[in-house]
Amino acid sequence: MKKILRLTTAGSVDDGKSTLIGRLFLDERLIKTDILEALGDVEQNLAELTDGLREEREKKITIDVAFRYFEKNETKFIIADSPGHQEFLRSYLSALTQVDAVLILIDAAVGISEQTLRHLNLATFLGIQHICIVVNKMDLVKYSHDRFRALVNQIDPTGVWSHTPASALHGDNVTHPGPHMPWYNGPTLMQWLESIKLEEVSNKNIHSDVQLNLPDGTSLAFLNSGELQCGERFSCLDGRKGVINNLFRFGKKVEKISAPGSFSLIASIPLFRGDILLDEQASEGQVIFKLKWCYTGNSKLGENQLILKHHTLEIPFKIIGLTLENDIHECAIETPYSLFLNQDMNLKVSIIDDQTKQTVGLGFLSKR
Ligand SMILES: Nc1nc2c(ncn2[C@@H]2O[C@H](COP(=O)(O)OP(=O)(O)OP(=O)(O)O)[C@@H](O)[C@H]2O)c(=O)[nH]1
Ligand SMILES: [Mg+2]
Repeated sequence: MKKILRLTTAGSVDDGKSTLIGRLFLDERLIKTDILEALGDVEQNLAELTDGLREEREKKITIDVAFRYFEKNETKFIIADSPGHQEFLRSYLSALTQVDAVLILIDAAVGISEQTLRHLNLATFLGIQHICIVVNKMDLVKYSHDRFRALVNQIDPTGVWSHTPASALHGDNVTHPGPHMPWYNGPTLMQWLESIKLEEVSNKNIHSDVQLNLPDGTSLAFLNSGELQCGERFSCLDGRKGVINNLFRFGKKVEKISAPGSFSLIASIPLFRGDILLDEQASEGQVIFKLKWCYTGNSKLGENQLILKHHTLEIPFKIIGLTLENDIHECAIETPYSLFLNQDMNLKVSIIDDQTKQTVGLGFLSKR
């Protein structure tokens, strides 16, 4: 089976994110001749390959996340082109929740902006393992090795991530190395992407979301982490306990399943859409939990009732005390009832403003 790699671009407005993806498609020969003809001056209009909305093309900005797909050798790539504008941070966050890798772009001539750092912080906050700092528009700084080194030292002084100098406009180090930077002997972006190895899900704790219940008592669910076996006992988020009677995958009865994947089950207790199945030893948290999250709403925090949402589960909460560091809030919150969580569990949740019904944040819920 082919490996699936999901990635997104990130960085400030105009750093060249859309152009980079257009360049990747051009150099990988994935663009049909009639589309190339329609583009006219291909190099200048590479961003139009992903900026699909009319408003995006007219204003030459990205507004919505556009997904593009292609396959190469053993990998299927799903690439999200995210907008750089602060106004559209929510789109970037929603793309981030779905990816394994992020390309953080910097405009070599402009340098590192607050938005670049914000995008990088959020990617690390969400635990994304594969991050490449792409110093783009190297043509504008005469392909200077010193400029590349200075920017890399500034953004990543301890050398945690990968770094590539590139020119999306002219194609250097996207698919081909190009002739301008003989001082760079690392991989091109395409080689870096192909070299990424996705780790197996190592978390042994059970975490499964019930998505649908059928009239015959079967529930459809998704196993996010851990393994489930017939006869195994489990806890629900609200403390109910049950036993797995039957497990099915692709319609066939099985004894055991491993994450990640969809499955169906028959349990000893009634299950409901939105139920979360956890380890039998999941224990009760009192009504006060810890929430680490990024707030993207427009109204003043605390003005409107906020709701934690995980798939179909919705829980209103109250904030007690709040600290803010690099766009990430850490606070204690009070929920109307106790919840059961696995040991050291960080439940990924989105935050909804109950008045506007808008998603205003993203974070992790854990026991205090
Ligand atoms: N000189 C030079 N210009 C580039 C390069 N890459 C992109 N550009 C230009 O930079 C401008 C912005 O490019 P986009 O790809 O639209 O930038 P973006 O990061 O997608 O912008 P938003 O989606 O609005 O955040 C365009 O005029 C591109 O032609 C490069 O490597 N060198
Ligand atoms: Mg763009």
